[in-house]
Amino acid sequence: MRAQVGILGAGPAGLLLSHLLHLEGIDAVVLETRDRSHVERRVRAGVCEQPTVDLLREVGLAERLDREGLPHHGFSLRFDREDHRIPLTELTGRSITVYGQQEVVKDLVAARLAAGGGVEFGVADVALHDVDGDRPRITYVDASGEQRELVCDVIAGCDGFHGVSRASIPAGALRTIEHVYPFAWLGVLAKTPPSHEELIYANHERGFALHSMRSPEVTRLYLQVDPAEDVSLWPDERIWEELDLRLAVDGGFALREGPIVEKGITPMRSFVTEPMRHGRLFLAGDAAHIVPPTGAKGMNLAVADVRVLSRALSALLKRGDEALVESYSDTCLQRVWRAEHFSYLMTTMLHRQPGVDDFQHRLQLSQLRYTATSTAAATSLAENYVGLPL
Ligand code: FAS
Ligand code: PHB
Repeated sequence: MRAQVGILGAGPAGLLLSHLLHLEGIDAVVLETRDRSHVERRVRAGVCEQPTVDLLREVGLAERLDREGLPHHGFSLRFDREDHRIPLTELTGRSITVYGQQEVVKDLVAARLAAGGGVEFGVADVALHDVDGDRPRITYVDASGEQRELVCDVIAGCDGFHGVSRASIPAGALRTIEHVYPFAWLGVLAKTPPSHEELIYANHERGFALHSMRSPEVTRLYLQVDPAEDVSLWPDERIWEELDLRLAVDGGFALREGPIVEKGITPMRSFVTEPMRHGRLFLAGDAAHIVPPTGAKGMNLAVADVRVLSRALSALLKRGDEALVESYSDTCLQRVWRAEHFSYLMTTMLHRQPGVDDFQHRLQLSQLRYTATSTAAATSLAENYVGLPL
């Protein structure tokens, strides 16, 4: 088989890249190891920053997002049993939209299939070949068990942190920079209306907690836990009790409990691959970088990467112009490192780092108070949170 672009991974990065290339008249095939229902059910990110929403609207993918998404104009920092609202739209003129990543993925899959786009689910034994040459190849076993080969002009590695793309680059050709945090997130999805109309990020002596949502009927909540925590030790009662303690605030706050339909533990790390390209293989999204989810940047960075990549591949494949592919990695890494810093700041400001001394703890509380009371500090946080212009 032949395609101009072979894309590994049917997550937000791979699917959106396939759609953007389709709009440029470039044929791409998406290869995905999991089946469609798994990919569409996987609960992950919840926040679309303004540039992501703008892009999805621009390319005709925001009809359901505009109907079902929840526009948010602020969020609360909760500490010392007090709420401090960060008025995002008042400070920046922009907002965020709460719309689950799985909904974005469903919309992308539907658009690709409706356009006759090649998305192959359930493939296996994916391997990349000749990525240094001008005819890179992907070999794989398709869902029916047939051995296949896809010859491409270019390969896009959108196969996430655990995919094969990054591992297909010779070790000496790239460097990875990693920072592992001494805690993880226990995330829960509960069939109960949100307890507040906006997100609440809480710094509590027992640890961080986050109140988010997916719809007027579904709440998404997170608790800071130890990285080695065993989720089986967290029955629903214990989760609600801990959330109640960490989200407590003077003046009353009624946490609406309900059946927990999903729970899981996500480790926290910052990770960046430099460069995000090797020969005709381009990395995008989690295949290239990971941010701690505190800043709600993971999926949004994946979107930003493929917006740059789609324009670069269009120039290369339609006009033979290599300038944008040459600058692809540097262009993306500027935004990546901005998001890494912002996510690090949000994470260290809000989580109780085990074993830190009183000095670090007092600095953290001072940073929270300054952010909550200074327009300049709140504006800096807000402009990063809603998404700097692409
Ligand atoms: P993805 O990981 O979404 O997609 C990669 C795809 O490639 C997957 O479908 C995978 O099955 C497939 N694949 C893997 N190996 C392959 C191979 N060899 N060949 C073909 N396909 C292959 N971000 C937030 O902003 N907020 C959050 O709350 C949040 N929570 C998260 C929770 C978890 C458990 C995880 C893992 C991530 C979370 N993230 C969150 C980050 C997440 O949203 C990512 O940033 C986002 O999924 C990135 O999208 P992709 O780069 O497309 O990678
Ligand atoms: C979510 O709703 O999943 C979510 C929201 C904000 C974050 C992280 C996750 O910072």
